[in-house]
Amino acid sequence: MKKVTFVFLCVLMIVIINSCDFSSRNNENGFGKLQLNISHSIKADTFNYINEAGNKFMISEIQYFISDIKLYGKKGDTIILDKYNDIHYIDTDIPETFVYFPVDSVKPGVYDKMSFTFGINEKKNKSRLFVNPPESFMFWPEFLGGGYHYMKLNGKWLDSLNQPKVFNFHLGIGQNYDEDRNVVGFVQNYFEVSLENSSVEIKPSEIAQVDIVMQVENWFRSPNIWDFNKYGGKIMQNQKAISLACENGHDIFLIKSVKYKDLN
Ligand SMILES: [Cu+2]
Repeated sequence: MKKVTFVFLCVLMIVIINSCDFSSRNNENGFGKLQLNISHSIKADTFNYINEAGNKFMISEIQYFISDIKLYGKKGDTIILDKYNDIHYIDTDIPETFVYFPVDSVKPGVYDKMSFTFGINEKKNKSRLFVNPPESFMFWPEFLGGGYHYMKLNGKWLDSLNQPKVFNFHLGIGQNYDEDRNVVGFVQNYFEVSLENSSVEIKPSEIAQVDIVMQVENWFRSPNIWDFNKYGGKIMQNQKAISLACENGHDIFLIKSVKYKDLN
C-alpha cells in the first residue's frame, strides 16, 4: 500500500515539475500577452452632453461585458483569447474592472487587426453563468430570453418639456412578439466590434498594453440618430430599438495607445 502511494507521489511530482517547466519555457520561448486598459469618454452625473437628436443627457453608470478578443494574423490565421477569463465585466464605478488581462499566451508577431464580442455570444450567454456580484447583477430576465445584459447604460435626458427622465439603455437578447404580445422567439443581439487602426505587435515575453476608450456619445450617433423622446427610457422589450442601438456600437471603441511591459 505504502509503495503504491510512493509511486503515485513520484508520478505526481514529475507531472508538476514538467508542467511548471512547460509554463516557464512558454514564457522564455517568447510568447507574449495582451492587456486592455479601458477608459470612458464621459464624466458621470452631469448634464454636459447633447446628442445629435438634440437631447441633453447625463450618464450615471455603464456596466457591460466584452468577450472573446480576436487577433487577426497576416496569413489569415485568427487567434481567440478565450482561455478561462474569456468574458470580462466592466463597470464605470469599479476601477479594477478597467483592466482586462486574458491569461492566454500569444505567439509574437504583428497582427493586422483586433476585435472582440460586445456582450456574450449565444453559446455562453446562459442563465446562472455568474453566481457572484457584480456580474450576477447583470442577469437578463428569463422571460425576455435569459442570460445576461450585454450592457446597462443608465442616465437621464431632458424631455421635450425640459423635464429630467430616467433612461435604461439596456442591451441583451431581444424578443419577437405576436399581435397579442406573446413572446414567440428570441433574437441574439451580441455583435463584433472591430477596432480601427488596431494593428498590434505582440513582442516576446512582453505584455502589449492597449489603451482603449469607449466613446460613449457614439452610442447615439451613427448610423442611427438616437432620440430619447422617440424610443423612451426602456428598450429591453423593444427589439427594433435594441437592434438600432447595437448598430451604433460599431465605432464606440477607439485605440489611444499601445505600451509594452516586461512579462516577468
Ligand atoms: Cu435591463
